[in-house]
Amino acid sequence: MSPVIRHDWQNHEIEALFIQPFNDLLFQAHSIHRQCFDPNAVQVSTLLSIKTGACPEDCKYCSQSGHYNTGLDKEKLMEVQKVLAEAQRAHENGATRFCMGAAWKHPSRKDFPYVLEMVKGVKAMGMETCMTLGQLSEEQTAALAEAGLDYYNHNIDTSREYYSKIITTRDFDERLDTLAHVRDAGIKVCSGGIVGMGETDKDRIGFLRELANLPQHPESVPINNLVKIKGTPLENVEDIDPFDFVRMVAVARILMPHSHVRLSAGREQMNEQMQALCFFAGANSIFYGDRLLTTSNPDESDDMKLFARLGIHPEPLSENAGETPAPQSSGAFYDAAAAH
Ligand code: SAM
Ligand code: DTB
Ligand code: SF4
Repeated sequence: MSPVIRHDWQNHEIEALFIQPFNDLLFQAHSIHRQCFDPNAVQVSTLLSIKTGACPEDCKYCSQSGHYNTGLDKEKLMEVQKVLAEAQRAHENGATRFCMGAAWKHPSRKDFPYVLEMVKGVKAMGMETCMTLGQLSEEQTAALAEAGLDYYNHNIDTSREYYSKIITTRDFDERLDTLAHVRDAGIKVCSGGIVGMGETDKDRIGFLRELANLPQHPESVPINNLVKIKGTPLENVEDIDPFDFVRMVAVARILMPHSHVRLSAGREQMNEQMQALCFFAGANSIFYGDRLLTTSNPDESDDMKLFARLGIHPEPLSENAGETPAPQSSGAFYDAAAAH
């Protein structure tokens, strides 16, 4: 049985999902998860910051915004060869997707050719490629597609209503425009957001409704738990109730049955039980590697051990990725899973 795919969700329907008893919600989400995915497979992506800090945008959560003093050293765009060396390391460790992030409002003419080289180089290693570079024009999305980019990450972050409380240097519709360019160019869409930024339940509902009612669901939906950064306006915001975080994952799974829901930033602040609950609720992707962009993530070996204890295996690379298939029976993850 296949779940019905909808793009016309109403707030009150999403609210009804959220306010169910926790067990009812998790049962519903997990049932849908099983209809669409191998419930014991989790996709693994490794992140790299290819250009760090001094960003002109004022996202209140971000260590890289030039508007706040977070003590971060700013860096120029990394050299292509250095990026490829990091990608090779991630590939050898078992990652199937390499996500490269830049602290830009949008890529400049000067930097863009190097970005294209990075996509081609990573792709040639047999990994899926993902980039997050800020706003893109139609020409830039076309060039990225031509270079072989598989995914573009561009988060809507929160509800339309709360967006202007978090970011004032761009608006919500500009985010949607870039997502439309990405979709039109034939690149897969990765779009999600952050919870734990002081948003209301209504904002969480509105945020997921926007994603679910896009003309096509994003293939990848990162749900980040705010990593509180000293020096940003959100450094002292109250934590989200952990069960509400799990509810977010579950509702995302129900609304977007075929999307990969990524348990993204904030895993280091979660215990293993909480991560296991998120996997049960429908999360089936993680960032793998001890670094996110500027903050830390669980050690690879801890993730391997957790996967082995839960009987989870890394999701094999999809067939439409690079020319060389990724190793499916070697790499640290596979050894750990086999040892289990
Ligand atoms: N500059 C580009 C942009 O904003 O589109 C790409 C990089 S940006 C760091 C990518 C995403 O990371 C943001 O949209 C946000 O959802 C997430 N993010 C950034 N800082 C975070 C934090 N402190 N905690 C959780 N998620 C964060
Ligand atoms: C996403 O949704 N989360 C990632 C990725 N897309 C680019 C970024 C998380 C950043 C966490 C804070 C940091 O390391 O700076
Ligand atoms: Fe810049 Fe992206 Fe950070 Fe916003 S989230 S300040 S756009 S790097």
